[in-house]
Amino acid sequence: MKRVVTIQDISCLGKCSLTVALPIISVFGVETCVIPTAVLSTHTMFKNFTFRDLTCDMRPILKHWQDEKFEFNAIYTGYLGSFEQINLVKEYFAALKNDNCVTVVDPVMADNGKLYPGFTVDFAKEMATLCATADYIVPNLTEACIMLDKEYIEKGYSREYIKDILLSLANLGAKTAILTGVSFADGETGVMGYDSQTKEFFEYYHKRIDASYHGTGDIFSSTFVGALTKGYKVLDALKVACDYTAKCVEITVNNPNSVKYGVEFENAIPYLVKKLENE
Ligand code: PXL
Repeated sequence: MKRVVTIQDISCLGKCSLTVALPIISVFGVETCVIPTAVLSTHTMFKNFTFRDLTCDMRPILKHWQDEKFEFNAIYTGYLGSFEQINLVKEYFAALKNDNCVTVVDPVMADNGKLYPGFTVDFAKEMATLCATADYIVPNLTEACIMLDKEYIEKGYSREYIKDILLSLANLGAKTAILTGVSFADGETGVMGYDSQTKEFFEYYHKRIDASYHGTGDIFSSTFVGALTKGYKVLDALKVACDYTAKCVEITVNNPNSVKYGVEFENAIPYLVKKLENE
């Protein structure tokens, strides 16, 4: 069985980070090991959340894993809370990455033109140095613009604007840069990527549902990592990730009783399983 390690927080309630990565990657028949970076009572959309930092466990866990000679097919990082954690993730990459292991960085820290609470531009610059070392990065447009010091344009941008951002992300050092939430037409959204080895752009779009929920980025990235680790080609993995994320949002929007803090990814799991069976 393929094995992934994912490094991000546990938001005890909130349907994001590890509580979505674990179930979703498992759907692909991929073992999911976790490095919890912090435990929060909820994600940071709520007021008065508790926060227990677990940075001090990260190096001892890595040391134990190295002693046991555990191997991984992917290292996937999401929400990280400090400069120190970014540097520890670099240690994980240096220690665990090999020819059978890819690194995927989702630089979770901003959306809709704004940094999430607690993040700074300096932190984003440090995150850019982690992106530089990764095989795949999956920022949204806001995160990419902040890391690159580029103007964020909400909508109505040109293909050249997106291509320039992708080339700049690849120039940082990331082998394949994938921008999420890219839209060139009303009612449509998707991803555009650039592979620095083949020098090719690629893209996939689907119907846009006008709703925004916490955790959809984590659902997308977890699905992408699960599919990629399972052996899907990059564009096929992105299509599954886009379609499943869109289905999660659709189900949530259509359920008047759904909670407001996250999407009903659980109710879309049968859709994902069926999709995988038909591939
Ligand atoms: O979904 C990203 C995420 C992960 N973890 C925490 C968050 C957020 C988004 O705000 O607050 C704690």
